[in-house]
Amino acid sequence: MSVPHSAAQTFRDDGQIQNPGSTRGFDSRTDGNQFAGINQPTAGPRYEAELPKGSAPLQLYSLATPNGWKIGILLEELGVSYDAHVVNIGVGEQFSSGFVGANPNSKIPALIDHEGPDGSPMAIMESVAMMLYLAEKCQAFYPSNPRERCECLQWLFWQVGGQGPMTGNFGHFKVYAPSHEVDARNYGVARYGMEVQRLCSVLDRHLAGHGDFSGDTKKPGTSSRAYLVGDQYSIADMACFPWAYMLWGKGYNRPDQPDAKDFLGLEKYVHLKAWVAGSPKPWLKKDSSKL
Ligand SMILES: N[C@@H](CCC(=O)N[C@@H](CS)C(=O)NCC(=O)O)C(=O)O
Repeated sequence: MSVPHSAAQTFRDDGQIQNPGSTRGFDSRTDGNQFAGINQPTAGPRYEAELPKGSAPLQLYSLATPNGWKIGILLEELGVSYDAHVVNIGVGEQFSSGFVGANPNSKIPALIDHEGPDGSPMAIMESVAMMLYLAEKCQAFYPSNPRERCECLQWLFWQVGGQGPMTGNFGHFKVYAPSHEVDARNYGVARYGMEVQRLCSVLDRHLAGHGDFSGDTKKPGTSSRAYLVGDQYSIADMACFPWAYMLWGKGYNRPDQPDAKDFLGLEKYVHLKAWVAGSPKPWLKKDSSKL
């Protein structure tokens, strides 16, 4: 079967964009990014290796990234016994047969509860699904009244569908995209940087007291909020905190470029800043292997 257009033919001489006839040959356009060596367009295991297992019922397979922190924070807050195993995504350990068995999406974190709902092991993918599973199992950090429970779910979906991917893509273009792809990098940083600012603004306005989930836009805002839902620390705070915290950290800084926090002008989000600074960080005080 012939390949109608190669990657090089995607942009015509007159500057018009011509869609490639096939993705074959196009994958190489991502060469040079820090994860190019492990990114492939297919799912499934790439090599055989069992997952390590400790003695606790809960086994966490993760890494100290914002998606990994979410589960580390919750497990530490719950005070339950668990074993944490580092999965080095930089060398492709998320593609071992054992990890894929626990998480067919090959992304950290993965969790196995060896005392699952029916007493047999239960593997869970997706960090927010893990948070809901643990919060329901332990009856903690998940509001019990239906109204707050629904608000909590909304922030969890917002986090996993918007804040996480948009911030992650901002970081990819700012830090990991190939140095020579200047136009692509600038476009990605601008596109996702704008969206990250909008998402920070959503959190900042909510924490400032705007909106009460009644749907009544004419109601005046309430006073500022300490937590995303009601007046208690919940899994909504634990899920949304790591990606906001990341922006203030060093992870998205690149030498000779403005730091992420300055580029995004984070100082203007005063309520978000106060919430990030005030959020408990129990996992930071612990052994870093606790993820
Ligand atoms: N929606 C997923 C996202 C997980 C995710 O993107 N994990 C990243 C690290 S933060 C990963 O494992 N990347 C490895 C890869 O892309 O191969 C979740 O919330 O669990």
